[in-house]
Amino acid sequence: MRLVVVSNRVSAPNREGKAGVGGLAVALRAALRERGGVWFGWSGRVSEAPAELPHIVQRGRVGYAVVDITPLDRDEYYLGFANRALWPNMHYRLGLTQFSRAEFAGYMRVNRRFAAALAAIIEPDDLIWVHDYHLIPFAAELRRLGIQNRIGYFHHIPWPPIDVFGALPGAGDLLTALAAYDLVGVHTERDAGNLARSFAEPVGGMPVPAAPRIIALPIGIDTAAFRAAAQHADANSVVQRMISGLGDRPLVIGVDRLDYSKGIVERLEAFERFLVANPDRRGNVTLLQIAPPSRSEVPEYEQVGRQTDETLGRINSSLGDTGWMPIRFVKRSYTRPVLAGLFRNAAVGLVTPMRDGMNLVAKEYVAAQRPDDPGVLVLSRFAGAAEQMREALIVNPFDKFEVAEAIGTALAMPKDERIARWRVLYEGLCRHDIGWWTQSFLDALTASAPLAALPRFS
Ligand code: GDG
Repeated sequence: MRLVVVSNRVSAPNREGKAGVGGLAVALRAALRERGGVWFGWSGRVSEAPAELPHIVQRGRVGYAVVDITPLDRDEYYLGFANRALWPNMHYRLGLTQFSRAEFAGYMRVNRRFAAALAAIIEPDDLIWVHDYHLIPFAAELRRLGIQNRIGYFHHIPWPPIDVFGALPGAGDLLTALAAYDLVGVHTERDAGNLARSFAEPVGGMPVPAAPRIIALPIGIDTAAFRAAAQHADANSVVQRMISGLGDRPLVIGVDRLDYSKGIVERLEAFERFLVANPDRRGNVTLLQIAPPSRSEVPEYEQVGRQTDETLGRINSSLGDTGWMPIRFVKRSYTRPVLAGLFRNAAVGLVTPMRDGMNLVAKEYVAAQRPDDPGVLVLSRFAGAAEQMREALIVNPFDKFEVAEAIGTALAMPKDERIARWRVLYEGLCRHDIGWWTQSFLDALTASAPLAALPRFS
């Protein structure tokens, strides 16, 4: 069976063979590299009159099939409903949720258009695997067009409890749409439970269809490849320069897209608390925060950018010294090998999102460590990864005192305890890597029962 992967953005390699970065892109590329297939989605370009049929480029065993969208589509579907309503709601941030009927209509419209474009190139035996919150209505739209293939969906972000999800206008329509999938995957048991319960009671007075099959399947990373990259990174000149610039000071590292869900401002404040509570540590520890800008046209992201700048300036100017800055903050991205090398040289990995579907950085940090002298992972209990990675130091990111204490505990942890914790975490990452995740989802999808009834919309 041919695998057809569908995601909002398609990350096709450019002429030099280099492709986009980011967790989902890396994961999907790995899945397709092994099996071959088609990757369909938005090209990332906007044009006034996009072609209806996808533009296809073949690279080895993978065909990249992309479509453009209009500027209005981008505003309503991508910058609007997906990232100003769905994203905050699903990260439990009701106060940040901005709903507009026009944007919701735009979201549904783009899904319909995408479905029509894919329907033109689909073959009867194709196995269709749709990814993430931009595309919840995609299968329902394919079904309207008479497509009867197996269609699976993976939801990469959290699924909140019904009291939160039910507050989202359009929630009932989204559940109806979701029921058109043969299988729906989420990262954690908690999300699977929340999702199943969403189908158990009426939302906004609207009857909800029967739930689709739901599985909790935590995404993994390409553990062996990331570890190898970290091993080779010792020779990388960018890594060498950055590490030698720190002197002998232990490094605490954070790497996140600049997103309010990642808890970057709260993390800076926790580090400040740590320095205030431990004056002897001042001058001899550095927090390096890498935060590539993300969705910067969305106002709530602009705001988190301003908040981080203010907090950073305040902490560095009040606690820093002529020869030492407590926090180095860089708003840009680095290559994966450089990240791997920085992780390897960091005594503490600080992964403290306020809410996160999984969080691949936590896994990459562990994979990059030296087995005989590993660093310590400090992990938010609200990251999906905390369900698996119990040997990390688990913290509540809303409590900066607790995070500050965990930083101290991590920096002082004896080597044998660090090794013992790391081993268990690393073995888990080897067992449940990206290959395991892909295979498990596709096995479950091919084993699932065919769809019984077509979904109806209100
Ligand atoms: C969503 C969910 C879920 C970051 N900075 C740079 C860079 N990155 C890479 C990391 C990692 C990826 O981006 C981020 O993945 P995360 O999982 O941490 O977070 P989201 O982007 O929010 O991903 C999340 C994921 O989907 C997969 O299901 O785990 O919960 O929110 O791989 O290393 N990569 C490079 N330079 C950077 O500066 N090259």
